[in-house]
Amino acid sequence: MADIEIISANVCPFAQRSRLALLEKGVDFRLTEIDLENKPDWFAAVSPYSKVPVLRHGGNRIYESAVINEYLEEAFPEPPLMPGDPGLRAQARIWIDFCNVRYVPTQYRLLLAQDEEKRTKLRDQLAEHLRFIEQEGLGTLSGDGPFWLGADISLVDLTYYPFLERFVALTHYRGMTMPDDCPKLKAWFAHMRNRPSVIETGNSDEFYIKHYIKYADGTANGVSARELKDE
Ligand SMILES: N[C@@H](CCC(=O)N[C@@H](CS)C(=O)NCC(=O)O)C(=O)O
Repeated sequence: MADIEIISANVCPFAQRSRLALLEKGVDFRLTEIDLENKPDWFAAVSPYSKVPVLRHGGNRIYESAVINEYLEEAFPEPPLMPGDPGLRAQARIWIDFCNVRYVPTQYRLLLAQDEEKRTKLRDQLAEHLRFIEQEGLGTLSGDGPFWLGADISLVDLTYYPFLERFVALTHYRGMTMPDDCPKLKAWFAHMRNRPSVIETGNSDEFYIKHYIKYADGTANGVSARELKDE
């Protein structure tokens, strides 16, 4: 049995990030899927925030997807998913941070927003983030692509991709579309979508539309939705 276990939920973009990293590293791992609506009793002892993903490896128990992915990079250096050059590595971390601190909260808030005035504001803010990614991210770092940092896939790609896969829910419930002036981002997404690790971990548009109805109609009551609603 594999020495590495990832506790995940298929719908969760953060868990997908870490599953992608494991697959890209070619590491043998065990996938334990849980139902977030009906968490097993043992989960509370494993996940202090009551969230997936959680990685168990030997004696280590690690949570928070960005930390898990950095851990995997250090524990399994080949193939590398971070650049060797310290300056570029810092750039990669800046974009991972932008995703976690700015992009993801805006995407979730838009889906959760019940007020039309708030939705308009959040649509504008999300479009601004997407243009910033297009110009300052892909525009300066990807060169001829096809990945965020150029020719090689990195943790930056794995950090963003799951959220862009779920963008369809924003289009369906909030009329949000990708701005026309983001061709690099569109090409990046189309390329990522065909990556074997993405095909193995991804879901259909219909799956997300069905799952995220609870966020969109304001009835979601899990830990994550409650935290975001309270902000
Ligand atoms: N910052 C965390 C976020 C993880 C997270 O929000 N996971 C959600 C699912 S997507 C979860 O498990 N929520 C539990 C709940 O809603 O009850 C990470 O990067 O791992």
